[in-house]
Amino acid sequence: MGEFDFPLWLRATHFLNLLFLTFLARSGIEILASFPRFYRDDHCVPGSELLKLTRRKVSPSDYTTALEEELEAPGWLALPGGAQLGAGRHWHLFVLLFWILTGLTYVVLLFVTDEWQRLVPTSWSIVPTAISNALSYLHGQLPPALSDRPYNALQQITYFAVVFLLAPFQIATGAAMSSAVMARFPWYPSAFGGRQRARFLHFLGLLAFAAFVAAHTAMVVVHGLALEWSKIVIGEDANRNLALVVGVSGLVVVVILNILATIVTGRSPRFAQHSLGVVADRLQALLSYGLSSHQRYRTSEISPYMWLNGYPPPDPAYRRLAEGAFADWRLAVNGLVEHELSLGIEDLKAIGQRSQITKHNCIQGWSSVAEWTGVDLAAFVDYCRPLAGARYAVFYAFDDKGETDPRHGTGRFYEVVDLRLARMPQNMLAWGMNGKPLTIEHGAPLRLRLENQLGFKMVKWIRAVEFVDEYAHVGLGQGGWREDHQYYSRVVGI
Ligand SMILES: Nc1nc2c(c(=O)[nH]1)N[C@H]1C(S)=C(S)[C@@H](COP(=O)(O)O)O[C@H]1N2
Ligand SMILES: [Mo]
Repeated sequence: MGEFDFPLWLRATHFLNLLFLTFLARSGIEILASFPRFYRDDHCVPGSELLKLTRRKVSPSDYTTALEEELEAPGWLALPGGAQLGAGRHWHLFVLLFWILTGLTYVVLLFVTDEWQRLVPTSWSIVPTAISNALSYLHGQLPPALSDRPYNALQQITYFAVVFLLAPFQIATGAAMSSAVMARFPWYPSAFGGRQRARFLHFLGLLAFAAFVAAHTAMVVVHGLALEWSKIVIGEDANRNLALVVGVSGLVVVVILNILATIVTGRSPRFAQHSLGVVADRLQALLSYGLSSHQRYRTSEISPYMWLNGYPPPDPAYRRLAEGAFADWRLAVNGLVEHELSLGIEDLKAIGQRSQITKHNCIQGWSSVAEWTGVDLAAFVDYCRPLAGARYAVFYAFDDKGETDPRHGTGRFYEVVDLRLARMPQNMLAWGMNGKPLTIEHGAPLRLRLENQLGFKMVKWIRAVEFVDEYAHVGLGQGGWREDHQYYSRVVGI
């Protein structure tokens, strides 16, 4: 091999990176399609968008839910396409780990071998050279390669920036959207100007990657496709026919894997949920159990608006309770408890009450800060005296999705919460919001707050709590209505 040839590990990680980036970009587009709006701040007030990728018009006074925002992205563009946020997230988090592993392997080998010298600039003189390179390209001329590197200064700076700036930037902005990270370290997303700014920057990062891939490919072509292709694929300019066959086969594999993933996920989202979940759910559980909520926003940070999800229950029993200002409402507590209970709001208040100002993060991407008043969830669980075998609390709601929003499925809304998670700080059963009793649209008379989780876990319009040792018999057995019908994960720290 000549001195500028590419070793096998470098070509292999280059290929894997390409493969994983296609999956990350496509699943990222799926996630974005579920709420195609970018906001300047974490209040997400309709009309204050930085950028809107939907024609739908919403004003703060409209009665609509965020789920109506979901767009059906086409399957050639998004993974898996067709308003499948749950599956898109599974792919994104699953591939993320492998992409990071590939990146780490690449960087470690880069420094273990001497290959880093071709990537990392060692002198500032590279900057003026890169500028003159850019001018050459603009004048339609090919700038010369550096004397000691296989490419020119502009290429070197760009490659360096993609590896050591853009990739970490995508990971950092992605982490700034994690509900558990935000709950534990509220200052962290603030470093990017807030969760919504981080989300927008993450999107700009995607565009930067796309621009880089386009420019990088164009460079390979203008610098001599056959030669460059050979070096990329087989490491040296020895056998161009072999390089052509192997390289084209590699690209075909990338395309086929993308098509397969799209088709299999579209046909059996449950299979995708479970198999990708082996990795993706573990990451989410790690963050959820490891990072407890320490939020303390100021009154001045409370949002003037909060998007809704879930339409209020048309259930006649619920309507009657609402007409009586919920005076007759009782929370049924049953299952694996010493004694079944039937509790009114006053009984809950007697257990204890507290207020906190926290940020709500919906799985679709929007957020909102509000003050919540209610009873600490850990204190409530203790008050219910669950039996030793109880591991989960199931929160049942009044709304039957078959009546209120049948697009994804039917049946009453419910969510399963591990007692371990339920007992974490700042979780509560809330009856008050922003100093007033909960409104009907936000979940009156009682809703759940799980402050390091995503919004869909926070059941509104609660009518019963059941303590169980397992949840396979509840609903479709996936741990919640949205897990059953939208293939979300049961524990959501991201
Ligand atoms: N009963 C019930 N609770 C629910 C839902 C629902 O559809 N039904 N939607 C969830 C979702 S997806 C979110 S983001 C939050 C939204 O809370 P908000 O409508 O008060 O903003 O409620 C959650 N709780
Ligand atoms: Mo949500």
